[in-house]
Amino acid sequence: GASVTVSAVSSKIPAAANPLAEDALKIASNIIYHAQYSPHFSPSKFEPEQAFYATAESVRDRLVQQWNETYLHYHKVDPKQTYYLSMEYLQGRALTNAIGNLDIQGAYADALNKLGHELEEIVEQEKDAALGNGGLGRLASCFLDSMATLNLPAWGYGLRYRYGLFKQRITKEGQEEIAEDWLEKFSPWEVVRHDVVFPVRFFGHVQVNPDGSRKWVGGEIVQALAYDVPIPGYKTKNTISLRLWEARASAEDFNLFQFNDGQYESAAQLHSRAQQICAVLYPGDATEEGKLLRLKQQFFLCSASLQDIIMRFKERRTGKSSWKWSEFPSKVAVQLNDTHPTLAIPELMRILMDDEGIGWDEAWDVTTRTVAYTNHTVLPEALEKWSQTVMWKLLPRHMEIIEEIDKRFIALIRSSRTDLESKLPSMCILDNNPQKPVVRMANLCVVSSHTVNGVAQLHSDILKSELFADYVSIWPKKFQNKTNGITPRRWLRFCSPELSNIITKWLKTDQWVTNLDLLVGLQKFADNEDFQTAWGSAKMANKQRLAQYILRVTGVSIDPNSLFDIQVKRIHEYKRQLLNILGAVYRYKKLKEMSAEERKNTTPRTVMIGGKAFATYTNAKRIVKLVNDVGAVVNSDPEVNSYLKVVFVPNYNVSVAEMLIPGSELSQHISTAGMEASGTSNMKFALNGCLIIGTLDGANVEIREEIGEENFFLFGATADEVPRLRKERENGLFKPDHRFEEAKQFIRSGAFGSYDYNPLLDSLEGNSGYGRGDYFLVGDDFPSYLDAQKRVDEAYKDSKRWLKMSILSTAGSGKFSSDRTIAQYAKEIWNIEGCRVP
Ligand code: GL9
Repeated sequence: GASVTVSAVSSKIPAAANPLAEDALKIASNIIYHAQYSPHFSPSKFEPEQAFYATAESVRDRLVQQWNETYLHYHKVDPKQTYYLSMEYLQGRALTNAIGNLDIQGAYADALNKLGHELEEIVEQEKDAALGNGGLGRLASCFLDSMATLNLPAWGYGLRYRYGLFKQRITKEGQEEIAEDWLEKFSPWEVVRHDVVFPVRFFGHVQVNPDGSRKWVGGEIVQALAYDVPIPGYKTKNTISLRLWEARASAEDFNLFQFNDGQYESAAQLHSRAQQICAVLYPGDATEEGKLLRLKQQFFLCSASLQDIIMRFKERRTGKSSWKWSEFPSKVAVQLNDTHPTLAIPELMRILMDDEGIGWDEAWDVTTRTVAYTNHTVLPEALEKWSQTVMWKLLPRHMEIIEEIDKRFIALIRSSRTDLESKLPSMCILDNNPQKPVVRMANLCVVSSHTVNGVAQLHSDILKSELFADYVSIWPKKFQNKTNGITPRRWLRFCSPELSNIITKWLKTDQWVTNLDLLVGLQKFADNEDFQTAWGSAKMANKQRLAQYILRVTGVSIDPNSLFDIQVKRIHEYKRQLLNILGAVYRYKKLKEMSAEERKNTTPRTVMIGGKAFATYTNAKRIVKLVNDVGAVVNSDPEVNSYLKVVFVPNYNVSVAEMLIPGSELSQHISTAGMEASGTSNMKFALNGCLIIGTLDGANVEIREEIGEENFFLFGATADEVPRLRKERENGLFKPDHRFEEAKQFIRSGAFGSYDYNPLLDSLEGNSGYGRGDYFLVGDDFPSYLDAQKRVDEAYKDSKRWLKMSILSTAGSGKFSSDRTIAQYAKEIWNIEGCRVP
């Protein structure tokens, strides 16, 4: 019979009271409605926590309406659609973003006032959704915001981890990790789709049918259940989906007989095994543990997402007299966020061949025209390699397909590119080293994708000249650059309303929020006194807010008149937080040696460092402890603590970033050149009028180009000098600067407590026990780093000059909008266009 739809039945009954009213009183009544009739707490309480959940549900009503409209519109128009596959999304909080994008913050603030609450306090109740580790995950979230804002038919797919990134607590011992329960109560944003469930198989074997066709059978089946999160665009109806999969066992998997027999654990064995799949976010920085579980997670994401994509493709073809699989790539683009979802390639091949019955050549053509791959790092330890043994066990049919892809690739080279034959051992997909045979996922991606891109110009150049150099001559047009970007909504409009208002006032338009290039119009006000004054007081207000926050979370009181110098990012040796802290230690030592008079001529500084260290990364944890130990001594030293403070900002996450970045004046992006693929916080700081001290690495290169070299504090070796410097280190030719020796020696002497920092500092010596002494060249760059810091101190003394540089930083940041990045992906990789909901 004809199917019953919501729109068909709802048109037959009179509309209920409008839950989407825009006046404050009606909104307040909707919030109260949710507090009363969508109860999650004992009746009568309406404290900030209850008010948050009721407010979020009221906002969700609005989102659901335009979300459904978006889905139905795409369904009707049937445009080509992009599916972004990512193991990580660092969404942060959603409330401010949602009411901001809906352009209804004023009415919600008024409504909450009527209910006795302040919007600012209510939004603080929300827990961050931290389903990612760092830049890669946050990039995925910025991309979703831009896709929605640009009205692009695009969806994100990911996993609904029970526990996201850990919470960092700082104790005497250093960093302690605590499980962060973002779903402790519930998430008001997600909607479970009980009708969207797909089976995902693991293990089993390949069955060969009489006709020669092959089928993957047996093993165990886990159900993938969809949870959707709405992603509203800015001032547009388009609201797209982030679909997060949860793993479930089915009722049949529960052994009632065993349970009744008292064997509780084994009765629920399959249930608990399914639960493990989405239990935790995998720590991004490689470890040996849990390899199998991580592989299961990756396949779970790929298989569920592809089944869903194919189902939708077919659904939109029902009723059409005929269609062909060769049309698939003109309706579907799949973007792999790093190699983590590589298994989408053999899984799509398997579904097309074994389930849909099409031959290899056509399946390969469809797959390679559908899939594209983004590389996010050149660090060898982060290039995924899976054990062939484990893969054969978990995914036997996929391994057959990967072998065949590899075989055909090798045949292609042998038949048409004999000049590359000697390169085959490193180019092919399977590394058959008998000690440890592995599948090289990046090679599989390069061979099978129509496009491969890096995330900043320098990084993309390095991919072409080094990592993937051998493939470039085979497929010269396959390799592209897509310089990363950040969403100007979260990272300026909403996190710094003060600065935003000034920008809007002086540009006489708020169009910059969706056309960030308009910021260049601020250049002409860079010397304007009134503008500078307004700019300075907005920055000061943000600094004061930040100072209050720091006092609250660390107990350290910092002076808003000092230079706020911030480095926040994952703690990693290549990012060189050690260079920063050694610089601060050197500054402290010099301040101690000065007379009180001399000190008065220095520029007061507050050095803030924050970031999480991966739980088993020993040196990273030592760095966290060192920053805390230095802070304890410096901050309580009455002689110098009005000229220098050192603060470790605990538990750095998206929400903390939204507080820190607007209040920053100098930020450090000081990785060893060639190692940071892009960096994205550098863009957020520059956009907020914060000056950068940095190396020529990743997107720093392009930021400096855009905002002008005179507004960027550059230092350090360049990427092409790095190999030579490392050689010199190995050969004992490095002559350390006395200031470098002095700083290390000061720490070794016990000036910052009794903890043994020798092993950490030894890693900076030419003769390190790791066999790669000072691999990250901290010692080589230390002198030029200190010189650049001197230039910073001088520039800050001239507050007009500093304000001008700050304004020019913002004015030059237009390029780094993720709207620009996503528009380029849409045009140059996905071949999709906007599809605006009327
Ligand atoms: C990263 C790169 O290291 C960053 O330089 C880059 O800006 C982002 C986004 O492209 O991707 N790659 C990567 O593995 N991480 C990145 O931040 N790591 C984490 O996300 C932990």
